[in-house]
Amino acid sequence: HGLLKKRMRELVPVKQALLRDVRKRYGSKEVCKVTVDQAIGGMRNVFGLFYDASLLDAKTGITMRDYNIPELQEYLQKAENGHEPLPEALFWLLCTGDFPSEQEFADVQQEWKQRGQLDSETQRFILSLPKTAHPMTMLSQTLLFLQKDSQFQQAYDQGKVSKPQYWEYFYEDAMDLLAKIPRVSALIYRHKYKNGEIIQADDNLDWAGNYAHMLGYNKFEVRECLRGYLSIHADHEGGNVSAHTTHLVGSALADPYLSYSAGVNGLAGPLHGLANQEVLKWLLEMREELGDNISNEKIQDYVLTTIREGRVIPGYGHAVLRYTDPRFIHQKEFAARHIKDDPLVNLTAQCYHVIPPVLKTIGKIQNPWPNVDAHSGVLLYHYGMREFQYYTVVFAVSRALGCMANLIWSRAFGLPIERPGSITLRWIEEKFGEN
Ligand code: FAM
Repeated sequence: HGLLKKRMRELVPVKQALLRDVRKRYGSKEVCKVTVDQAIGGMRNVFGLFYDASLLDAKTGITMRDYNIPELQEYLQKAENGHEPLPEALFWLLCTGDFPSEQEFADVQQEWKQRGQLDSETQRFILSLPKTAHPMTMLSQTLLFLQKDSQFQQAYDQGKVSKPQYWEYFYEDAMDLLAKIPRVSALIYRHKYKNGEIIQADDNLDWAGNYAHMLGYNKFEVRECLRGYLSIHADHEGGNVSAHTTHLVGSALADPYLSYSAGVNGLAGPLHGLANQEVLKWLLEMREELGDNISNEKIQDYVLTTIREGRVIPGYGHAVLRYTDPRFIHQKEFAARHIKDDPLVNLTAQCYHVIPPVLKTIGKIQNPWPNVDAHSGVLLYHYGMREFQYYTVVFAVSRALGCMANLIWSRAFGLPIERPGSITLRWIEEKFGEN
């Protein structure tokens, strides 16, 4: 087995003991109260979920194993002459809490190259999918097609696996899924948008760089863009729709393929991952209507019209964040480093200046600031990926890193099936109404 599984075998008993100790010492401590309004309103600020690899602070944003985006960029391995963190190194950190050595990093990279090959029936399956289907639907379907290879499900069916080994089989499936998801996603892109012209993997490239290559974007800058993109979208604590869905489905011992196919379906929602597609649509429609060199006032009017029509401003707001998303800042800095004078990048910067003050005037909106989706699409668009329906698939390739790391650990911690209670209108009236 590779170095990562070896390291995990050392860590699992240590962290299991730590969890037992924490549970014994603090198990009866109250984390938060839950009001009727929170139960009805989507459980905002209800901290009822244990999810260890990352934590989201409303003001400062995401930390993955306690490191924020700038620290990840500084400490994780990068490509030669590169500035962006490499996802192989990030996955090691998400699984172990440590930064990998050069050898450990190379070992993960090697293992994903060995596990990444798609068999011909999988390729045929993807190329048989209707070209009218949304690429996120194709990804979810292909993850279910790959479920035939689940080592956990096979072992469980044969009664060969007991609870202490669950994590080992989840680990195998997770590593296979991560190794394959860029190739699956690139083939979906080539099938839907480039007449199925397949570009073979180049095993001299890293995981993210190879994804850019297989998509047909082989410039150094695009590889760098995807390395950064695939790192910053990897995890966003446990309560967001894609992470929570994957976690919940996995808690029933549905294997990583079944669990992440479910998570991808959640990510495909316009209020979640699909927002990066919606941002591009919205910006292009705005430019279509208002031309170039749009004045701030015209953007303000356009925002208010969108809201008056009962639509949301995609890329702005957040269920937890109450300040600019550091993932947005990361992409803004990437653009400043690599992109000179792109009209959509400039429009995005102008929107960042104009939109929050407008949203602040709308009392119901809790967070007027941009989130990760406000910038991600314009980078891909700049590099020639014009098919913005595909952007959420890129998000899904990245989110698999966090979801897989947390699935492995949820099984290693022996977490039970997740089963919160629910209340009815009648229950509320009977419990709180005048007795
Ligand atoms: N534009 C217009 N209205 C907005 C808004 C926005 N950007 N953000 C929030 N609101 C509205 C929201 O629809 C709700 O209105 P109603 O009560 O009439 O339904 C009200 O303000 C209160 O919502 P909130 O508490 O501020 O936000 P929520 O926690 O309910 O929802 C988001 C959070 C992200 C779903 C919401 O901000 C939104 O719809 N943003 C636009 C879509 C988007 O960018 N999603 C991507 C989020 C990103 F982090 C991701 O997951 N990839």
